[in-house]
Amino acid sequence: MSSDKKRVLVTSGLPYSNGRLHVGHIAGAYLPADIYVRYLRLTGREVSFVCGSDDHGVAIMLTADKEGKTPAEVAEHYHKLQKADFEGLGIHFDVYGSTSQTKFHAKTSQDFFLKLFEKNYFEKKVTRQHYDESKQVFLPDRYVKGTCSFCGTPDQNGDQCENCGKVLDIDTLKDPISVLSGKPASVRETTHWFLDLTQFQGAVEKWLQHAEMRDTTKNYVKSLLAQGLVKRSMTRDISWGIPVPLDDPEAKGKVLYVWFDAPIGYISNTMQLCEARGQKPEQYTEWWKSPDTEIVHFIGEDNTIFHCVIWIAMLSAEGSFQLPKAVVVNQFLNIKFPDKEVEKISKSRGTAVWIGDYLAEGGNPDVLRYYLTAIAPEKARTVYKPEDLQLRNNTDLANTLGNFVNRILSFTLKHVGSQVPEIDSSLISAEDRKFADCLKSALANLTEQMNQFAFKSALETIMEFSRECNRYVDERAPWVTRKTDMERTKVTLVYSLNAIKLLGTVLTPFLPFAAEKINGCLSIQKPNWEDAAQPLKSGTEISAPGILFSKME
Ligand code: B3M
Ligand code: ZN
Repeated sequence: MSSDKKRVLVTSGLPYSNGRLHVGHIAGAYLPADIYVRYLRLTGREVSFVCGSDDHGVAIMLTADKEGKTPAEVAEHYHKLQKADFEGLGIHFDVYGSTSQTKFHAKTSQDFFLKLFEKNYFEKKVTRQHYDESKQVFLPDRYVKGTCSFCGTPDQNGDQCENCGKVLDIDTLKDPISVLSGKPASVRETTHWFLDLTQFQGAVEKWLQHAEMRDTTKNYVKSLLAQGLVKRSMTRDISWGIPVPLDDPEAKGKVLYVWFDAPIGYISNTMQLCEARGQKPEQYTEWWKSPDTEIVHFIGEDNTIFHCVIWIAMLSAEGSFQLPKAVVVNQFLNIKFPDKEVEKISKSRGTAVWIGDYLAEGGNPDVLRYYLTAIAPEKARTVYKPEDLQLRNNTDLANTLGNFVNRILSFTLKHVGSQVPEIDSSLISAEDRKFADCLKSALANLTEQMNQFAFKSALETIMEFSRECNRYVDERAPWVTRKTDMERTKVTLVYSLNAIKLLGTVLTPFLPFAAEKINGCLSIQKPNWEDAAQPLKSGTEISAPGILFSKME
């Protein structure tokens, strides 16, 4: 995406607050969004980065049952843990709200529902619903498991198939079993409010023509649209959630479907952000309704149908909001431990690397950010291998990047002094000029890759550039030339320092902690993307960063 719009609203999918975060979560919707936000800020764009926990729905209720707590307690507990994990990794949201605690959320969701209701987009229907006879409760969504009738995968949650991503319901989930009792589910009648998505097929198709997203995502959404949209129930018979705001005896005790209120969380958390900034909450409209703003959602693959179809239909029905400009979807991350097969990341099977553990064990957040971007599942699922993280740290970060930055800065300090020296331009050689051109072309490539959300390729460009830097100094051999020709040596060092300046800036989105140190060593307080390839001024104070990345054994 490259445009001159003033503001960008970036969101990351709201994680269910019913567990800790693992590397798969981070690689999916959070790290790429943080990278993009940091990039936009370097280019001078005004950005709001909005996220928060998704506290409602059956997922939270099931955890509450298991942990002997109330859903509210579960949500609050994991909300805090998840927030700390994000912060530890330098994923810095401007607001991290909560769908059960953000004070604007319930009303905003209810108002949204009422607007659709008043526009007659809901159909009130008596419908069949799975029921647990022994527990005497309805079994929406994850309260029931069964076989996906689209692809035949067994043991799927009642709301969505993990394998094919399709939304499941009473007609498409076969052999349903109650998760609460383990017994086959029966069927009872109950009244619900269905949003007629068929009326918005055209609107979603039109949006899809211009929306920016990866080809894999676009093709998938096209295939969903080709099957035709249906009517979807937006209410549920459960006790935890936002009450259905209708003055109708049959609405009593019912709540909004979690996938109805969750994306509205992006809006209510924006209100909270405005208030935290000392503005009026109503100023959220500058982010949601102004043509000066573009909206970019980052999500994991399983959320595609909700963001690219149902949410677009909801927004189109409501009518006053902008539609997102882009939806950036990452696939799942699998995991492979030494001497084991590639597996899905799973809490119950214990096949996960937890962010809290990684940080508690002293893991460097930049190293994890680096590795998760290097293996980013942008086009297809990829595999996390713990020993690969170590290898990448040692070769790419310690040997190639850290070594170049450190040896040039230390060498300059030792042999030239603590300021960027003046150079004699008559001593600039063809090789030096060629190297300076490398800086410009690396920056041009990077700009294009960042604008296309191609973060993995961008990181490869940076690493290739770092290798080029090492080749340049190895060839120019300042440690040899300094003995006979200090003036020529200064040219090599100044060109290398300019390369470090570029690295400090372009690494800021990816490795914010290391980049801040690098920038500090060049007296750069506020790095700027456009100026990244501009030479440093002579006389600029420099210092050495010390070890940026230590080797891992
Ligand atoms: N909580 C699903 C998930 O965590 C859901 C995302 C909501 S985004 C509005 O995968
Ligand atoms: Zn399926």
